[in-house]
Amino acid sequence: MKSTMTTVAAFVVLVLARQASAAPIFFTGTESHYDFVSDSVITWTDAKVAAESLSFLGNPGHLVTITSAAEDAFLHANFSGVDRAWMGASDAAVEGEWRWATGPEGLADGGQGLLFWLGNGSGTPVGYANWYIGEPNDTCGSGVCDPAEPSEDYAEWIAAPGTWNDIKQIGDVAGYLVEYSSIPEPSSFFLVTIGLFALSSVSRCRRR
Ligand SMILES: [Ca+2]
Ligand SMILES: [Ca+2]
Ligand SMILES: [Ca+2]
Repeated sequence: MKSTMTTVAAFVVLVLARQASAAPIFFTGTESHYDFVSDSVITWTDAKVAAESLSFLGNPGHLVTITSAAEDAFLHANFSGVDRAWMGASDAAVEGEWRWATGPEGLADGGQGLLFWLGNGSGTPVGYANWYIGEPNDTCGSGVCDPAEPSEDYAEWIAAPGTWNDIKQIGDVAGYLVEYSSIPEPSSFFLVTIGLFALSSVSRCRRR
């Protein structure tokens, strides 16, 4: 009995320790949690897959989608030491059509993702955008152009000066920002309804 209680106590400590070590930060404005994962060699595509393999409090992870100035400000207030990180924006499908390709926003427009910017650095905002001056510029930068990937189609979030930039798959990032979006209320409501229906069925069976 004593060994069983010791095992249970060790399990509880382990669970609490795991929850404490993974400590994504909550933002009331989006009801999402946010975290940074350090990886200076990961590509945007691999970071997208890695973020989507994570979960927190039952909510699936995805590369961060920044759809308001308030959400952007929250990230700057809490991840100022990150420098550069992948976020979930890309114009790889159609050059100059910048869309959120991850999370709930990635499901918009029939799965194309939510459009937020059209064109280059002098383009047109369709939603919230916070590009650095002259970005997105779709160039290969000051380095040697790679014929296999001559353009910049993936967005990085830069803590200082607090703006965005388009870069290539293998960019100069420190890692990636993960957002855990809350499961929409209708899902919770649906589960509660199913639960109540199951309880009433059990209760009816017992009365028979
Ligand atoms: Ca978001
Ligand atoms: Ca591009
Ligand atoms: Ca650029």
